[in-house]
Amino acid sequence: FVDKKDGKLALAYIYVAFIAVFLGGTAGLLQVLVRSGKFELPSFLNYYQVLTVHGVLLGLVLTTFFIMGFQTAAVSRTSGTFTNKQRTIGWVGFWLATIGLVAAAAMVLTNQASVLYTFYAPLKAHWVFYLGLALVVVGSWITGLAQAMRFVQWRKEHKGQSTPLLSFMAVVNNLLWFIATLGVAIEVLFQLIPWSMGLVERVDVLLSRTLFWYFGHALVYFWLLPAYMVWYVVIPKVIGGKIFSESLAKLAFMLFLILSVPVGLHHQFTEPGIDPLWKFIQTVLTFFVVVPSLMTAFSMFATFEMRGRELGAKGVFGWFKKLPWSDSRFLLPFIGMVAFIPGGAGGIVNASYQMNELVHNTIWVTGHFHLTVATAVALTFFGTAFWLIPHLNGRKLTKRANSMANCAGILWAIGMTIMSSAMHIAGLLGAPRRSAYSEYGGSEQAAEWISYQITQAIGGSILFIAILVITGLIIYLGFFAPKGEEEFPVAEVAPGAEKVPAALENFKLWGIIMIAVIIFAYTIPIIDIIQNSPLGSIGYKLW
Ligand code: HAS
Repeated sequence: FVDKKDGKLALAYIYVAFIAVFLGGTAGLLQVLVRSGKFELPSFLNYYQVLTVHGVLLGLVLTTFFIMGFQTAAVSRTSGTFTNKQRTIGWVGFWLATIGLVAAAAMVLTNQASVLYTFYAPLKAHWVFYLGLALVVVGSWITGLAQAMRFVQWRKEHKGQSTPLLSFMAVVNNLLWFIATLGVAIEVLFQLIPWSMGLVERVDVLLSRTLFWYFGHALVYFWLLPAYMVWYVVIPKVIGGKIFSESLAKLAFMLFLILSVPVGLHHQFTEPGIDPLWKFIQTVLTFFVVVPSLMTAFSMFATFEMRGRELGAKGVFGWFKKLPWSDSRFLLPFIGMVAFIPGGAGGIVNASYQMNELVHNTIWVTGHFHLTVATAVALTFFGTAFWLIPHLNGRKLTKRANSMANCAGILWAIGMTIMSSAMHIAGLLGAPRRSAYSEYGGSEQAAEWISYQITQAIGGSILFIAILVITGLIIYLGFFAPKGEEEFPVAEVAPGAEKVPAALENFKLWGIIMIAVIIFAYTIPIIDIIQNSPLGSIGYKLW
């Protein structure tokens, strides 16, 4: 069980995450309606403001807040109850992040920060927006520190034993997050805030984008790894099986740790000013970071098959029939896994240097990340919240609530299939991302996109219905569901699985490799950018 006091901290984070789901989802609905050409926003809203609300709330707030809540619960469940000091540190993080969120939201709502979730220069926001986002990050560092402290305490108390898998994974994710966010912290503190306050007149845009993407691709793995925690540790228990291999899971996470950051240049293939050699090197590294996902796919298939065979399944795919299809704790993450197959394949297309020329800045990319973060990750988070909230507040996921959760998952699958397929196809036909409806002066090519944009609006509307069901369920499970006990499922490792090699638990070793790979991949590109900057050696000029 997760201790009640730790549960309160986890719940606080999770509730903020779901307020973001509702508001961000509403902004998403407006988005697809505008792009269909059949709807105009009221005059007090502009397209980029709504798109910023959507991206910031779903891409940054839902994810960061849910992850901090889930990981707090996961560490408390598997390493033991937090000490008072650790819990207080966790709460300090929560309040800092929440104050930051309110500050950033105020700027977006007053149209002083319509700069999208990537907030690239030369789009400029009010400095309070950047400061607010910085506080969200610092808050998550602090709560992450509390989790790491509890984990370290466990290690001291259990010398020589292999660490609890879920806690280990949460700590790896916090470490990844900390190292990755250093890039965006430098961008925000030394470039964007001084520029936005008028202390410097110009900033080097290429440097700011490179610092952003140093962080930006690791960000997607910070989102993905908690979903993988559920896939590796929770799902085997829910289906009545065991974890295929703890060593494989720990190795996959350590590979993410060393490979998630030094791949950011694959978002900048089209940008001049970066030597193609380094773009190529980071392309190769990107292909390496695909490997731990392939290992995860292998491990999940193995878990399903092992359980299926235990239940008497025959043939290559017999296990499929033996899975608990009516259990939302399984179904929602499973839909997420299925979506991740085309989502991941699309990522490989994006990463393939030359093919990227075709899809870059088209709505194909939006289709890609709606399969990855907005389905594989989001559906896993939703399916988790539906049992985690009652576990934390002493209620039950009732049969009816479970059925409603399954309905939401199926609606999500239908809506997303329609919307994301239309996005992928329109992207291949050249439709740009991040643009409001336009007929581009009667262009024939643009005319081809319109039917796909209408299809996206249909898919997006179905997704919005799913969001209403999800919001209703969260309110019910949080405050009205009958009192009772709900399990926090944590699977055991399969008998006969090999012991975890000590090297896999050695954070120092992997930390050093991580820093070495980052230094290798980024030093020369950054020196080049700074040396060639027209703005001088620090990337901006004081006038
Ligand atoms: Fe990506 C752009 C490359 C994964 C998110 N990505 C984005 C953006 C976002 C995003 C948000 O190289 C847009 C950023 C922006 O605003 O500009 N991405 C990749 C690659 C991967 C990848 C190589 N992306 C993700 C994940 C994300 C995410 C994960 C969020 C969570 N992405 C790119 C590139 C761009 C990009 C370029 C820039 C494009 C541009 O030009 O701007 C890989 O990590 C993917 C590996 C995944 C797999 C799939 C493994 C499958 C599994 C499921 C198993 C299923 C089971 C069920 C067991 C190889 C684990 C079986 C059941 C049955 C019934 C079959």
